[in-house]
This record gives sequence, C-alpha cells and structure tokens, in this order.
Amino acid sequence: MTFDLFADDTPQGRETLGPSAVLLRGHALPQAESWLALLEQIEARSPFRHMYTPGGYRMSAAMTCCGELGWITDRRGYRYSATDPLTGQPWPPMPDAWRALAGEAAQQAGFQGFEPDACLINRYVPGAKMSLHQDKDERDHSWPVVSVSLGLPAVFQFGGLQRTDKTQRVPLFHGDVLVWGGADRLRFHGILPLAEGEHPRFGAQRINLTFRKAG
Ligand code: MD6
Ligand code: FE
Repeated sequence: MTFDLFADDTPQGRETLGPSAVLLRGHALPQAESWLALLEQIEARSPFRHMYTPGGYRMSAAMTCCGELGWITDRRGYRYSATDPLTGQPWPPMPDAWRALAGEAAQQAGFQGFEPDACLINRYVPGAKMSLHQDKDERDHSWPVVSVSLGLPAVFQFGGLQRTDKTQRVPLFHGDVLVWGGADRLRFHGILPLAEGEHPRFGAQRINLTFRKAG
C-alpha cells in the first residue's frame, strides 16, 4: 500500500467503519500543529516510557497520559491510575482544547455528552507497533473512544469481536480522528509496524491520543 504522505490533498470527509465507528478525516488538522507545544508540556511532567505487559513484554510504543486518570500496564495487570507510577504525582491535566475536540468529535459521531477523564498518549517510531487488543479496562463501555492521529501515517487494523476475526486495514494520517463505540466498542484493533518517514512538524514519529471516560 502506498500513500502520498504530505500531499495537499489529504483526504477529508467522513468514512464509516462500522455501525458506530466513524473516521473523520483531517478533523484535527487546524489545531494539530499547536498541539506540539501542549505535548511538550505534558512530556516534561510525565515523560514517555515503555511499559511492560502483564506477560512481561516491553511495549514498542512509548506511552504517557494526561487527565484525571491514566492507563498503565505492568506485571500486575492493565488498569487506570490517578497517579503516574514514574513520578508518584497526578498525571498532567488534559488540555482544554483536547477535551473539547474529543467531545465535539464524539458528538459528530452520534455520542452526546462525552466528557473524557483519561487521555492515553502513544508514541511510535518506525518499527513500533501495537498488537491486536480490545479496549476494555474502562468502567462503562457505553462511552466511545476518540482517537487522534498526529505525525507519520500508520496502518490501523480493525477486526471483530473475536481475536481471530478478519481485520480491515485502514490508513490513519496526521489530523485524522476516529470515534467508535456502541456495537463496535469491543472490536479488536491494532497498529502495524510504523514505516520509516519524516513528518514536517512531528519528525520521525507518530503520536496517537486516545480519549476515554474511564472512571
Ligand atoms: C493507535 N489506538 O492508534 C492505537 N484504541 O495508536 C488504539 O489502540 C485505539 O485508536 C481504541 C480506540 C481507538 C484507538
Ligand atoms: Fe486500543
């Protein structure tokens, strides 16, 4: 698969990936560049780190969080925590502009009143990936997950409710916003190993923000 990464004709518009899964192409583009500074502020307080799965594998995507709750994994399991285990401090606050975009994107996808309390920030360098998984550590699965892609493009695998279900491959570009919930909320998904590249603003990395209501 090839795409022209930095063409001016970045795809725009709305793609439907499932009954309650909507991809808003380029939806975050107007704000995306100004978010680099916000990311730097978060990173200064809660640095990116490679977490370990309960099975003992080091995750190739580096992670940090902001908001009242942050998602963590270690030998004891997957869970949400109000403090960053690295610093012992609360996670940095979620920027108002992020919270607002997540709520507004959710609304466009048909979910009213989404107020995320957790934002997981994944950073991929070329070669990093995310294995197929379900997002199921949140208390109430009736809220959607809103995901924003920044920097280098990636191939998102979108499967079914069983790990072995066939997956569709969806390219995600800088500025794309994916909202999914409802009947799609527990679908398996992942990110294929990131291809080499250099994004004019974000450099040789992809950043993914996922907003959830976890508590
Ligand atoms: C990523 N995203 O895009 C990984 N999870 O880097 C996820 O794992 C994800 O994009 C739940 C909902 C949307 C997502
Ligand atoms: Fe996920």
